[in-house]
This record gives sequence, structure tokens and C-alpha cells, in this order.
Amino acid sequence: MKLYSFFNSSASYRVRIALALKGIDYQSTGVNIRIGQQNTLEYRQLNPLGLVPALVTDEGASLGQSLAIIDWLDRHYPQVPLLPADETERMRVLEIAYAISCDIHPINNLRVLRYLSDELHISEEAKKRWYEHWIQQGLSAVERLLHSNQSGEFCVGTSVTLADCCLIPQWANALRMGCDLSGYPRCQAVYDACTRLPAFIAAAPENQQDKIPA
Ligand SMILES: N[C@@H](CCC(=O)N[C@@H](CS)C(=O)NCC(=O)O)C(=O)O
Repeated sequence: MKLYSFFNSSASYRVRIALALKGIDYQSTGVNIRIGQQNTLEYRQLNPLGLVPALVTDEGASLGQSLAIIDWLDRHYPQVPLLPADETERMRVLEIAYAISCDIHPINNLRVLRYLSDELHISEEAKKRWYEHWIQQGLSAVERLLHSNQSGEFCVGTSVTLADCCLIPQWANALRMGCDLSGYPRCQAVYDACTRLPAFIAAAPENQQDKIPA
């Protein structure tokens, strides 16, 4: 199995966490999105969206969209399930995962931030405000979801799920962008619990072969 990813892409990070939790052996290929490698014809044959990650299975099928990849992994490698069998827990996991991956992440993606600068000529300061605004709005909703789930160590229930695979990378990105995250103690506690686990450490941006020194 081959994963095309970028070290500090949060969508790639979600999939790396899932692969590590399940103990799946895979080959990793770096796609440097800062210099546009996601837009080459060769890469777009794997993922026509021009976004990382993409997974190529042992049978040669290629798949984009981190959540679809994790769903596929969960069905083919059911050890350490990331989508709970219990219907209520599954619903709560998907609610958090979609809140992050559909409502927070896409508007702060690289191509959106570049469009703000390059086409709309927005200043660096205004772009930072944009980023922070959507992070604060999105994470305050996630914080409320975590409280109403009365979750323990993780986002939902007593084990790691897809929701944690989405929250930790988004949180790491917000930290990297210098956002004030002091208002989200439940999210912080989940981040602290997850980032102590070996799978999350193995999947972290700073531990990837394609890491570009700051
Ligand atoms: N919904 C997609 C989002 C993928 C995505 O936005 N990837 C980002 C990195 S986190 C990317 O490739 N950005 C390149 C760009 O914006 O040009 C998924 O979950 O896989």
C-alpha cells in the first residue's frame, strides 16, 4: 500500500494516524504542496482533485479524500475500529469528524489562503484574521459537542475514533498558525491524551520523512 502525503497536511495526518493505529505497513511518498506537486498531471491521475492525501491499494486502486480512505481502511483492516459499531457513538463520531473536515478545514486550506493573497490581495494580517476566525468558530462548536458527549479521554467513548483522527491534526495546524486555543479545555485534554499514544507520535508531521526544515 502506498500513501501520497505531505508532512504537515492535516488531511494526510488523519490517514497516517489511522494507518498507525491499525498497524498497517505502507510506503510513503511525499507530495510537496508548497511547490505545487499536487497539481502535476501525474499526481492528478491518482487524485483528480489535486489534493493530498491519496492512497494506492495493493491491487492498484487509487483513492482520494481522507475520510473515504479511513472508511476503506476500517472495512479492510477492522482491527482497532475507528467507526464504532454502536449507532449512537457512530453518529457522534461522524458529527465531530464532519464538523472539522467539512466546515473548518476546507476554508483554511492552502489554495484558499493563497487565493486570498494572490487574487484578492488580502494582507498577511487580514489572512491571519480569516484563519483565526474560522478556527475559533469551528472549535467552539467542537468544544460544545465534546461537552455534550460527556466524553472521557477521547472525543467519543473510551477509545480512539475517526473524530480524534480529525481533531488532533486540526488542532496541530491551529497551534502552528499561532491561534489562541485557551478557550477549549476539552479539546486540549483530548489532544494531550492522543498525542501521548505511539500511533499519534508516529503520524505527527515532525516525524515524517518528507519534513521540510522550518
Ligand atoms: N477533503 C479532502 C481535503 C484534502 C486537502 O485539502 N488537502 C490539502 C492539504 S491538508 C491540500 O492538498 N492542499 C493543497 C492545496 O490547497 O493546493 C480530504 O479530506 O482528503
